[in-house]
Amino acid sequence: MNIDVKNEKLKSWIREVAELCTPDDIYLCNGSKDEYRDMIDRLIKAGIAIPLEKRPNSYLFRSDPSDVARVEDNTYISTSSQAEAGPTNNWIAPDGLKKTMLDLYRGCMKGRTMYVIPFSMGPIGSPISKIGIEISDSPYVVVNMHIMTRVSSRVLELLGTDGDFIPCLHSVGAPLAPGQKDTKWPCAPIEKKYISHFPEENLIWSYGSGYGGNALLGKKCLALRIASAMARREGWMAEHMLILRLTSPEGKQYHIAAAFPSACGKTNLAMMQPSIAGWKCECIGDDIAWMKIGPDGRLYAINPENGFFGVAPGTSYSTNPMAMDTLKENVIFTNCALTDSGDVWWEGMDGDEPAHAIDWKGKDWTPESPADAAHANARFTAPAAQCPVICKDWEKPEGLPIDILIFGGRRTGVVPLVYEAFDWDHGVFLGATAASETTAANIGAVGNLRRDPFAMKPFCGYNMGDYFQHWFNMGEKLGSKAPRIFYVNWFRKSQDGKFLWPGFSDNSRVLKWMCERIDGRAGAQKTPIGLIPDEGSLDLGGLNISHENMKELMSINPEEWKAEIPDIEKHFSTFGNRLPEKLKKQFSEFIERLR
Ligand code: GTP
Ligand code: SPV
Ligand code: MN
Repeated sequence: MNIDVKNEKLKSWIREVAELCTPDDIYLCNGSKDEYRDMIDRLIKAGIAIPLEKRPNSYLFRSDPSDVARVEDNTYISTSSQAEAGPTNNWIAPDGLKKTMLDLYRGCMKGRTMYVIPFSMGPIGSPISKIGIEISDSPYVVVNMHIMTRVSSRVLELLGTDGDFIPCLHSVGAPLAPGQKDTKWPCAPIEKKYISHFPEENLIWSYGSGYGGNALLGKKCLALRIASAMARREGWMAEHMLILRLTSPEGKQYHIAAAFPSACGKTNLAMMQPSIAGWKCECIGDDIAWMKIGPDGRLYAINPENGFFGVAPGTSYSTNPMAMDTLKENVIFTNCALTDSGDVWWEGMDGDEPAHAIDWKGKDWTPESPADAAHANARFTAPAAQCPVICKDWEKPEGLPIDILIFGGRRTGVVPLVYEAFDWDHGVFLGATAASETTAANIGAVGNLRRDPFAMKPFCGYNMGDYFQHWFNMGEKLGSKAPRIFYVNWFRKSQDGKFLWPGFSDNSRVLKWMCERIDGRAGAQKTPIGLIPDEGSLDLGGLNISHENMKELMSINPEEWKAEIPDIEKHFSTFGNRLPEKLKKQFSEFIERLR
């Protein structure tokens, strides 16, 4: 092994993995532009990366049709006892899972290069940052990690001889026999895919998939599943939240963090451009927030990521212009369609549909084709720094003080546009009972309503009952300095199946109301579910929305809410004695208010 690393733990880990996976080569990444260029050039030569004529330094990749999203059913939290992983996680005992996976890993990199990727989640050297090393046999992973995390040899310098890091082992699970021709997107069949986490030893083992959160291990695996377990031990929070700064016409800044489930609007809200005059929105992060209590007792958030891995379909100049402007160059696209003029395309993009394109499977496509041209979970990977509205303070090591926390989801019915929690503990109840219709971000059925507490169901690295308690504990520590908590639903539909709320830039109206609430300038009415805007306190100026639609959007039907009770009961019962007393109390008060 001819790899020059000084860190003892890293040296022996690389040797161990090389002996296990038997790659043809080992390559230590340095994160440089030249390295990126070189990797891309080789991917182009192999016909795997398709350069886009219309976008400088941008490339289209097509995955295997079986490997298009996260695989929640194959994702494991492997703690010594099942109770520690809790009812929301798949669990296999560490010994058994490791044995199964070691058998899969044995010889799995034959015919491939093993890349060692040193990366930092959070600015390199910042006290809140965490260092990970991903070992992967996927060059696609290397180039994506370059954008999504801070890959650099400086990370190794920082580690020194005895610094600690989070080992993240990844293989696509497709060894090559001598002379065997590689496929363009090697991966293993679903029954051999394992996305495993060992939170008690800060270890990640992923096998069989090359896509998104299954393979870019700094993101959901490290920054949420492992980090949430660390955060509980250490008294901070790792959340599936966007972070934004809203500035009022008077120049007052508000920092907002919002948790919506996958493909439910985080990237869009994070870069939203307010439709109301004088208000300004800047993006700090679009998917993950790490939050700690600062010296002044307030909650400070950082975005540990370096890029956006965003949902392409639906992204357009009319919905998310700042994302569109972020995508002009230096972008990796995955599973989008390719137009005849050498650009990417997806459903919902501005302008007319192309008369002809190559779909995400590489087949001819026309508007008459029965299937979509882009996969519903087609994604862009883009550097955060090139977002035109990236906040100048987005990499501040101490983070930014959060004023407002928002929970939400995709609900066709029942849930109004916005309501406010009575207090922190009620806010925790709102987070804990959040429900949303499933999306294409996970392999599985789309559109099924499920409880997705705090948008963390697939991402909490320990018992979710304990996670609820951790939220209560954080509230106690924050006391009067705690952010105010709100709940939103941009996705309510009318009887004829149309969205009642225009969404996107008009969501600024809802955020404005929240800011005015915390400043004591907007009124609210008490309802059984929370506080809703006083008539006239939501700024609808210049918005073409009928009174009837607005009424339907804000309506709270007690019978519909009563119908939620059995499901919440069922949801809560899964946590047994780990369900916090405070949550039981919130639930009985909720039932009482509905009587
Ligand atoms: P992940 O990256 O999977 O975590 O998703 P996300 O939460 O960042 O979701 P994103 O912002 O990418 O939005 C997903 C889909 O919801 C896109 O197709 C959007 O166009 C759509 N969407 C986002 N915001 C709104 C909204 O305010 N109203 C409506 N109707 N659709 C929205
Ligand atoms: C999500 O599914 O919430 C994502 C995409 O942000 S992935 O990186 O695949 O997890
Ligand atoms: Mn996400």
